[in-house]
Amino acid sequence: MKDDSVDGLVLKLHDVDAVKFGSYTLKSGLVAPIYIDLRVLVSHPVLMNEVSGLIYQRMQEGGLQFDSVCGVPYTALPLATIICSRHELPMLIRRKEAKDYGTKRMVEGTFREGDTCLIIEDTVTSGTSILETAEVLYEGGLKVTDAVVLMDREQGGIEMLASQGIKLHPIISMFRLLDVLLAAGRIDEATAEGIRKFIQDNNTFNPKGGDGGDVPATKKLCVEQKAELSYADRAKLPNVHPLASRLLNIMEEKQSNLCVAADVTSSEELLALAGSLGPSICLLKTHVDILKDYTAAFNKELQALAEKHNFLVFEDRKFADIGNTVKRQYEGGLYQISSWSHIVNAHAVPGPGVVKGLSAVGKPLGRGCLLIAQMSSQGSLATGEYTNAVLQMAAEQSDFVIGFICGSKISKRPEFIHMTPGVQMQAGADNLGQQYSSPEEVLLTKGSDVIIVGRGILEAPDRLKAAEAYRTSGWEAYMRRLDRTGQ
Ligand code: S5P
Repeated sequence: MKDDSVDGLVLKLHDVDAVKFGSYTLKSGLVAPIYIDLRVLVSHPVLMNEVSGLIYQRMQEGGLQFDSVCGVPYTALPLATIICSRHELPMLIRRKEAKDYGTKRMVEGTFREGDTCLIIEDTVTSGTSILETAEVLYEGGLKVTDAVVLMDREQGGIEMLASQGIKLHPIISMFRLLDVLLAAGRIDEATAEGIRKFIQDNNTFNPKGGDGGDVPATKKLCVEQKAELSYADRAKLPNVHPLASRLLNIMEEKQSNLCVAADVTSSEELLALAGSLGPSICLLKTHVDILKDYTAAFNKELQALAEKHNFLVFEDRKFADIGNTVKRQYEGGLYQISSWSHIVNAHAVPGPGVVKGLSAVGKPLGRGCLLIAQMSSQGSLATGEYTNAVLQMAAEQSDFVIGFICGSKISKRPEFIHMTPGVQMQAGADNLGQQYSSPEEVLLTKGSDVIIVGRGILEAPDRLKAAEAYRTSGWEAYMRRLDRTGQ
């Protein structure tokens, strides 16, 4: 690509106010001294054509192989349309919102399973927007190997996407943009230097003072490219929810991916269980409504034990009503769940409003929610299209949804945590439809992250011994999974 065509474009983008200087809050929450707003392009048809031409040129220079093109909605959508129309390339549209869960396709257009789709984007900071679109495409059965972006802010997007197997091809980079504007006298050296420093200090993939150490980000990604990320690595991802990050760190620290389903009926027994199994578990799952003697004081004690033994609490309430009702069920009533449970779960049946309602209460408290994407019980209706719609709902509210209740790994996004119930050492079933798989099968074969074990531990003659056996078995299976993928 000719340098002067890119340099000329930078000046034109500045002319139309697509590059602004000041103080701007980005989607990530960062306050940046520069803002790139390519949404204005649609009002400048000549510029639209010029940008589309450069993107196409980049696609050709990269020798990219693909079956279709998808622009990240909304800004890149018209750009993709121009390119595909002019060069007669098949295009796909990623729906941004699914109004009617379970029936509406999330990817519009014709494609075959296994086809490769090239993503086009206007600006990249952390790479999250491209990843979100790629997720929707993956769920439709497509492959994504490359993405072309007009403007790379050079804040870790390339590295993050590479770690997910997507190669990013940028046209303009932030440092180049600054040089061009400086040379043309549009900004002064102090402004350029301030922005350079901001960019260097705010790398979203390899934060300063983070785990990067002396290893350059580019070196690091060679290790991460194909390998499965460890729990600890996932805890550091730029878009991971803070609560998911905390849980992943606990798992790594305690070498435990065991959640005990503390399905007992007396508070005393539950507290005794939390006290003795606490060191072995990452998470304690409750059904408070089966306790015969629930009191607020009991809860204080449970919280103290959670702190002492460093585990999180997950009230398995399975909310399934309209937003307004679940909001009240979550914060009010006898149990006041939001005040003590780090994690809750919800059925997706009511549509996105159920998550919105819970999030209104839980998000300000730093809580997180798991969506029930599949169930362990025989004849469960949560399969196929329904499960796909749940994934979509999670992607759209990932500021509160931290993962899934599911039978196997269903999302490729490493920031989501997969938790699987229906686990016992021996595969089998109970007489009410529960179906069991072994820890090894759940973690190694099915690729889930957390095993939820109830009666496998509760009905054992020595509960602590049983919990340790599940913890060891789960951890060994996870270690073998990492070995298999070359970590
Ligand atoms: O699909 C599911 C979802 C959940 S949360 N199947 C389940 O069994 N559960 C819960 O996991 C269930 O409510 C119970 O608390 C636990 C499994 O218990 P177990 O005794 O069968 O191991």
